[in-house]
Amino acid sequence: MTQSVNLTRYLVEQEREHGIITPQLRLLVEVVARACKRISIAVNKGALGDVLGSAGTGNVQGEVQKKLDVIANDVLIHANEWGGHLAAMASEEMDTVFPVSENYPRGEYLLLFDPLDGSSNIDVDVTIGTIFSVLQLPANAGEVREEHFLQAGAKQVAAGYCVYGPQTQLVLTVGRGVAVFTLDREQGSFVLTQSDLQIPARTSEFSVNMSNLRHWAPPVKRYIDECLQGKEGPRGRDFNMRWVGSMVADVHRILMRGGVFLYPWDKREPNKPGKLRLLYEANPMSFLVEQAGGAATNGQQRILDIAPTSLHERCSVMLGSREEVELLQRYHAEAASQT
Ligand code: P6P
Repeated sequence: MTQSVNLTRYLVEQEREHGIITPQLRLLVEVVARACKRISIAVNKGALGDVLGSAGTGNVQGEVQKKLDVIANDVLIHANEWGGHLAAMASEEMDTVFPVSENYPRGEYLLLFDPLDGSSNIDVDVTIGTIFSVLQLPANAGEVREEHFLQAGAKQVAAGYCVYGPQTQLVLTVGRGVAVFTLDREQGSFVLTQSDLQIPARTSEFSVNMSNLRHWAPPVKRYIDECLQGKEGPRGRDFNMRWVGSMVADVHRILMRGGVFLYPWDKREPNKPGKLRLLYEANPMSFLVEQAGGAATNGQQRILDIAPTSLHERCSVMLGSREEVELLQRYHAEAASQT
């Protein structure tokens, strides 16, 4: 019987055979994966575990926190603060960065995460997930400050998410393709079930919240309108639409079968570039999508090239099948050349 490859063996291979990760980074990913297993158990308890509903608190985003948001954040903080592999953490749920305890040798990595993305779906049992991104602490950084996290997404050394759906799956890149691990609950380990994921360049499925249509900029309206025209229109084929309202669920579907995800700028909040956060949502997802052969843009530039200016900054996101993202980029460039 061929022995299944679990996360540990996969990471050891990336470290020893390919030399692209360090023992510290291997430990970091293992610790995050273990924390995601804990979160999966809490998520699966649902109404039986007093984990549903509001926590009665708010976060830095001005959002009401769900109990599971707080639980997931606490699990990730406590799992990582004594690992010895991290210098500091940043979370969607926390105002500022969280240096790990100074009583312990400081690691060289920075961990950023959205502990539980898609919270509005928790109480109605729809797929949610944990998103994480890993950066290196700049050399000679001294005391860790927020500015050390403000690195372009292209600087990430690892990124991934854990999707809590019909299965619990960990999707990971350490810069050498995308691997998918499925949680074997009997063994309690993540087993490699897909490696070197590739997003089909062509798709006929878009993923966007259509109720925002009247608020979008012209290039996005043009793109979606042409999709809706189907085979009678310039695209020459019919399109399907999917919108879960949970970025992890929508991006996971796109990684597994193709598609294009859009959460673009809209005029409801003209001074904000978009709803989704750059550092711990758009960047990790864009790293994964590019590693799987897709593309990710904010309309003006590659998302991974955006130079962050603040920890919780947002951005416009269009990512997935390369042909569709390139068409969206072309429409944005044509609109810009007409202004
Ligand atoms: P809307 C979840 O709150 C989230 O941040 C993403 O996971 C998701 O893609 C998006 O917001 C959904 O936003 O406006 O459709 O509810």
